[in-house]
Amino acid sequence: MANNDFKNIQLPGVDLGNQGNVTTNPNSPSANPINSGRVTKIQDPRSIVVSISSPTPIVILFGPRNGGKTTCLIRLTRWLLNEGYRVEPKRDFRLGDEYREQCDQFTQLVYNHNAPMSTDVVGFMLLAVYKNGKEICQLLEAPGEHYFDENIEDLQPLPYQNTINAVPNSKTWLFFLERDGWHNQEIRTHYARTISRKIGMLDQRDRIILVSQKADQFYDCFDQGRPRIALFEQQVRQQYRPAFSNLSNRLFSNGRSYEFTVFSSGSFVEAGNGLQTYTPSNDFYPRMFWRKIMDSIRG
Ligand SMILES: Nc1nc2c(ncn2[C@@H]2O[C@H](COP(=O)(O)OP(=O)(O)O)[C@@H](O)[C@H]2O)c(=O)[nH]1
Ligand SMILES: [Mg+2]
Repeated sequence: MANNDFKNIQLPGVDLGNQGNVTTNPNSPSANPINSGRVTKIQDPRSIVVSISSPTPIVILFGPRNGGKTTCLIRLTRWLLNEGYRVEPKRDFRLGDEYREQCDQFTQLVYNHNAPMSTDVVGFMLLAVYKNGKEICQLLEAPGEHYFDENIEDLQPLPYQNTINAVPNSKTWLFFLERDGWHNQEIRTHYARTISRKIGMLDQRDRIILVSQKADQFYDCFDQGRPRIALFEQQVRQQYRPAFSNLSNRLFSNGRSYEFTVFSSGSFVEAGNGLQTYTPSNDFYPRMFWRKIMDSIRG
């Protein structure tokens, strides 16, 4: 497929076209035919079984609901496809019709225009990234509520999360942060403590990347159209202090204990009546993001 074929793909539920198109807001239940239909059967998360069938590194997107994980994966996938990678759901990750449908929906989200659905429906999946026919890593997104619940101080790991922890694949953890996110400082601190606890449980070899997502919202942190990464880090560190406190005993050969990056999937503008307009971010973001991931895998 020619590179240009990906330029105007629209994210179902939001518009990935270049300008001005208005589609339904994925957060609005009424605008969510699939979400209100048969796909979202609620399964007890404790009964979820997963299977990791290949040995390539796993990159785990860790963040609360609405943290921007799915949009990040879709933005990254579109960029990877343009760069000559292949990205495909791992069909053997979970059993059952629901997962099979999610895999199909993901492919639609990436390739199609205007399919009526929410990014919510592809919130739990394993994607494989291939270059020249060879699998180079796997990207995992799981629902945010499996990681963080603002009403529970010490959310216990789910059995499927223990499975992922136990497989011998090397792992990179992407902890999603959002400046000014999640309503107030109390919840941010609670989330940061959750990250800190998680980091305390990670294998010494696991890599950590803290991601300041939805960067496009913060004009005061930009210089000539580019995010000032050190400034983002300084501000996010102030708001999520515990997330940064548990890192110093994890020194890698490059002298760093964690990486930090800034991401934007695009801008989302409320267009009224439950609608929002999406404009995809500059390629700069997925390019920088992918470089951090590759460095962590190779390092
Ligand atoms: N401004 C801005 N908003 C975003 C961005 N990414 C996601 N959002 C908003 O956050 C909502 C939730 O994103 P989603 O990727 O579904 O979050 P998830 O639950 O972590 O997978 C989207 O519907 C958008 O409204 C971004 O890069 N910039
Ligand atoms: Mg999601």
